Amino acid sequence: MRGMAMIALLCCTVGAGAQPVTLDFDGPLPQGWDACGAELVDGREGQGLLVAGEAAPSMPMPGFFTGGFDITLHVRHERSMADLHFEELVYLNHDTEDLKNRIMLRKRIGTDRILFAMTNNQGKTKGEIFADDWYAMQSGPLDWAAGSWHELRIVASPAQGTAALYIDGQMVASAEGTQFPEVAGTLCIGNWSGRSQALAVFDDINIAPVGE
Ligand SMILES: [Ca+2]
Repeated sequence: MRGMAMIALLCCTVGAGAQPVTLDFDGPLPQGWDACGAELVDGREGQGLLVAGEAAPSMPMPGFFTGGFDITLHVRHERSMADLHFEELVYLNHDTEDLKNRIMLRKRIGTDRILFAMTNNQGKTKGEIFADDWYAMQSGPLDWAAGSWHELRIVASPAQGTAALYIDGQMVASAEGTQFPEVAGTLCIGNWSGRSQALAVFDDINIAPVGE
């Protein structure tokens, strides 16, 4: 009985859904994790996750996501950003099955800039667009050297109506809006439903509720 009580307590804690989820690729991975072809390689510390080729790793987005989120991840490309100019690099993509409630963190083809965009659960295809502009949050040109590690962080607070993109600890873009994702779906890491790749090693991904 005591064991059962412990399990019930654990389930309750997980069910509350406010606990951050960390992926360091050195220990257990979250429930529902699907590596889908991604390989473990040398990471920032210990192992990291290489997403290239046909790899399309994904996991369920934690339920607290709809109350706001603070997601940090670390990436390393083998090639310089200048050399990747004509690649589309997808770092994170979140969608529900109806392709709404999207968040997207990616470098678009033909640019050296990283874009953070999101939608709500209304409207067509992409839903209503955050801050009425899908391109509201975009970094300046990046000149990352081959093999260098970088930190990407996206923060969204529905309570405050704000969102921001940080790169290597600096806020590079922010926007105000009211159209936040409303349903938790699938978080794809380094791919957009398998269509585009990050060509990167990922490590130390932290998915947390937004701070006060
Ligand atoms: Ca690691």
